[in-house]
Amino acid sequence: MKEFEILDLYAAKQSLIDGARALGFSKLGVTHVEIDADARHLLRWLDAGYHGEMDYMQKHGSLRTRPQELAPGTVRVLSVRMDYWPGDSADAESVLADSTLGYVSRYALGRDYHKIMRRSLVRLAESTARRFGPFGYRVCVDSAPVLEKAYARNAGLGWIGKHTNLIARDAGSWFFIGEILTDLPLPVDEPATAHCGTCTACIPACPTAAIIAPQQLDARRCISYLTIEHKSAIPVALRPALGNRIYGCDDCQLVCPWNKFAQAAAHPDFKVRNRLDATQLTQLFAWTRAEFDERMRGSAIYRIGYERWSRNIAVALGNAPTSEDVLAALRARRADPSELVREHVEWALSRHGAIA
Ligand code: B12
Ligand code: SF4
Ligand code: SF4
Repeated sequence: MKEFEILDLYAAKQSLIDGARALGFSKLGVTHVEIDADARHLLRWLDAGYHGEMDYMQKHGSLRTRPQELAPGTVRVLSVRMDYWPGDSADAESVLADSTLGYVSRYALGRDYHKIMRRSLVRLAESTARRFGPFGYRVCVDSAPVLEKAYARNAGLGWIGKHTNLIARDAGSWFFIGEILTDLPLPVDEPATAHCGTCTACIPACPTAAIIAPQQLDARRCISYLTIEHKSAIPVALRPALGNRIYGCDDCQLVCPWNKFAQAAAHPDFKVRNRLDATQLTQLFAWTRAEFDERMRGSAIYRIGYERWSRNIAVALGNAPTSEDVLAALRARRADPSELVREHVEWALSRHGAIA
């Protein structure tokens, strides 16, 4: 690494901030690697088993709070924010209220954010190296075990709300976070202060009571976990509470008063694709595997695969009002090759009193 003069480091940081903006990030902040209190919370959370089937959370354990072990030489974490709220999508509350429609989390209506953000972060690091000289870095967007929200808070991007998402005063919480781990000793920012105050709106708004205390989430009950991360059968007791949520869940964020300051996504790749913001469940359930592959390639939804996607829609159809269309859609997949899908279809039919 080139020896940096004090002035160079300030200039490099300003250049990173400007470059990040030009690439579609709304904010960039810098923080140290030390993060002890959060490391303790993380270990307690894992010990309690709140991560459920997310073995990758257990496997990496405290590596999430030691980026210097992930990328040797790391002394700073650069944290970035990218807003994803698709301004032109169907109204979220109206879709949730119409149980014939599938509700897809607002973050997954467009293209996969991992790819978009990763590409932009690599470009940012490369252009900085061209201008200031080579330096050590590693780019992360969910792709590496890093405790992203805690670093983002320390870098001044926002605070961890009672629902456990990061919130910014000027942007609410509809944004993704990414990082560049670096050996550049850049000047750090002040951590953000918390502004939930006495509000607790997100806690009772959770359909499955997954927020067990402020800033503590039992992921095993969270609909986002159940519809995306959980690979096996969805616990029967929780299925009714899923309503029409077929991929992820936004309820705790939809009620958050800070989201009136949300910024619409600037990046065109976050625009709604395939009318996923408001499509009849019966139509979605009629997709073949080939149609799923063709339509979902390039979307975060592609990662869960056709089987889990079908499992989720079967649950939502079980929660939909009884109609000939709903029954026909379910019956059409009674002999599905997947045992997982068949079991959820039978459950859904039994909800309509139509098992025979
Ligand atoms: C695992 C994971 C999940 C899990 C668990 C969520 C969770 N809260 O941890 C599941 C599948 C449920 C999930 C869901 C969602 N996720 Co997610 N997820 C992650 C992932 C990969 C790791 C998170 C993690 O480390 N959790 C560990 C636990 C311990 O952290 P925590 O619950 O936040 O706890 C912290 C504090 O609350 C506090 N704390 C904990 N216990 C206690 C106790 C006390 C007493 C106190 C004071 C504090 C405290 O300390 C902890 C450490 O900082 C990150 C990406 C990453 N690499 O970080 C994305 C990430 C957090 N997810 C993200 C998103 C968008 C979502 C969803 C909104 C998607 C959706 N719409 O369906 C939901 C939101 C659900 C929710 N209410 O949190 C974004 C969040 C962006 C933001 N603005 O915050 C991230 C950062 C991905 C990204 N790169 O942008 N996710
Ligand atoms: S994402 Fe949904 S299920 Fe998960 S904590 Fe928020 S409201 Fe509850
Ligand atoms: S709804 Fe209220 S308590 Fe929950 S995160 Fe938002 S401000 Fe905090």
